Amino acid sequence: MANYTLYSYFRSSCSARLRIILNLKGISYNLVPVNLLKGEQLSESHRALNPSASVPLLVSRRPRDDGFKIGQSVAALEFLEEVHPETPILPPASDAKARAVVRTLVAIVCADTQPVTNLRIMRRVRALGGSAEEWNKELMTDGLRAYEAVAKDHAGKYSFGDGITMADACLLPAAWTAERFGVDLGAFPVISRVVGNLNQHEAVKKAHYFNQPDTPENLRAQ
Ligand SMILES: N[C@@H](CCC(=O)N[C@@H](CS)C(=O)NCC(=O)O)C(=O)O
Repeated sequence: MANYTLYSYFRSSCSARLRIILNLKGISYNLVPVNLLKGEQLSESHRALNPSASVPLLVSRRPRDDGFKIGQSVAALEFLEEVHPETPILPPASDAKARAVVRTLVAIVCADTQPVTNLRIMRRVRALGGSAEEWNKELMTDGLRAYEAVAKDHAGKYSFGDGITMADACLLPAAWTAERFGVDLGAFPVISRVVGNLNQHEAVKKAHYFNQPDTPENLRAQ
């Protein structure tokens, strides 16, 4: 039996961060779908597991973890890195500057961009009479612009050098979502190159929105 359970929604960018890294590190997990459009994240039972009323939620059943729950994706990524350091997703601790760059890229996506474009925010924008699609397109473009400016001095095959880091796991699903909202990734040459490389990776293909157990039939990858 797998040591981890991931509560996930197929098109959740935050869930995809974890799916990518679990796959990359070769960690097996059970997946429990949570349908965000049906509001399952808001149920009493889900809130009891994750007070943030969101996905992902990672539950560890490693013997000494005893059902330990992490309801924030970046904390879960850091946890996985600490307990499964093989196939690292951060530069070594001896290189504090490199780690700070990767964490800056992570924060551009996870602190500055995704929270203001989330489903619950889109619903509020619509309730105020605005266009949630326009809102998302503009804010995602701003976020990608900042990411590009930082990454251009550090990127190789991926966002930081030639190995996949936490930053890539955060960037890629954000880029998938941005494209869905009509953002032209071509305006960001470094991001476009990195996204192209990431999309070829097996761990990523398995984590893609269109390859999940809860992906609707009409969106499934052929
Ligand atoms: N800071 C949280 C954000 C989680 C989050 O916003 N998840 C989205 C999906 S990507 C969600 O569950 N949205 C449901 C909603 O807005 O009601 C994390 O990184 O885990």
